[in-house]
Amino acid sequence: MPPLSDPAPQRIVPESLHQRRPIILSLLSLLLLLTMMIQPITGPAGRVSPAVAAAIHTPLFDGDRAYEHLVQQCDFGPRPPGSENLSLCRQYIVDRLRDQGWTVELQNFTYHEVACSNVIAYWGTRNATLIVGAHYDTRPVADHDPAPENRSRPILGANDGASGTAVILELARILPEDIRSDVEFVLFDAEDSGYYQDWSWIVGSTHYVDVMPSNRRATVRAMVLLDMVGDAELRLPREGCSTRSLQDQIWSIASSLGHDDVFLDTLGATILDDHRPFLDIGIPAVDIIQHNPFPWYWHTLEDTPDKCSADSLSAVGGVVETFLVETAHSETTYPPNSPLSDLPYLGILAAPVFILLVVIVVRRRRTSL
Ligand code: 1BN
Ligand code: ZN
Repeated sequence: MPPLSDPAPQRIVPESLHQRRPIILSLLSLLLLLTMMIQPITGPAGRVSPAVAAAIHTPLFDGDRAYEHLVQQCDFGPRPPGSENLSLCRQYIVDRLRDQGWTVELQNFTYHEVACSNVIAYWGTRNATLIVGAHYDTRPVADHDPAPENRSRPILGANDGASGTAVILELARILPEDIRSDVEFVLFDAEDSGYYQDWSWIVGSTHYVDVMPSNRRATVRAMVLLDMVGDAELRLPREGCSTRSLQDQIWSIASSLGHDDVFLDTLGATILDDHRPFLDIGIPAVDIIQHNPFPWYWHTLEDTPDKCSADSLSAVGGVVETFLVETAHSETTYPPNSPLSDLPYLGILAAPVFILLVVIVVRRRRTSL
């Protein structure tokens, strides 16, 4: 046993380096966490392969016709669930879809004693692998209106309700016949009544998914949701819950068609919207929605047709049309987002705790040496 006066030989570390070691280690761990947090917005699926770029489809979508559908819906007045206006608007939607040869079914359900109906359009037998959806109801209260006396009145929903529906009605006209059986259109009821009385959001899409048979759930490859796509100054960041690989393909098509100014390559927020029930059962889904910020007139009495434009509807319609044409006869599948894509948020939360732990461990080691 060595004498007490003769301590075990120590590694000789320059004093300044010894003192700085916890800091260096902390900085290195922080660097590691930051590296984990950085994820490219555009993954490999987001790049346009030369073949796809060369074969890019020239859209037939007519923005003026879509805008006319938007105005026609607003002419019925506000269209909250259960209202006479919504019934008339529903009949307008059904008639326009049938005019174009689609088979249309109403999926009726009752919520809080109010009769609601999703409108479903398909071609031939109902086994499409691609779903395009939008809500056609409008918010029963303008609770974001600056004037308190307006906040209990229902909104017109030119952008929030009519715009996505208008794009679908025009898509139903121009979609090439050879891909129609690959596509199902769904107009959801009761999306926009959350916080009104004791209503929830996304009631119609939740019902649609609840009654979807398991064989159908397994065959649907993608769901594309259109919500608030009509603003004249349309800006669409990437919605945060959407399936990234599917979103990459759509944003890439938008870029090829020259719509980078509309389909922004920036990450927006996660939105509680009609795509969520699909994601919850494992169907890849993307929400194309103006947000971050929502338009200034969102959920106010100012959501009227003059805020919208045919050009914006045309940009979105052309991109979705191209997506459907490109995808219908392909074998493309969309892997779900990896759990690692949550790392940025986990990293932000965990970083300070992690650094503190490293400092404590290093200090302990130093004092025990
Ligand atoms: C979209 C359009 N939404 C409502 N109108 C979905 C939404 C729900 C947005 C809650 C923000 C909060
Ligand atoms: Zn809304």
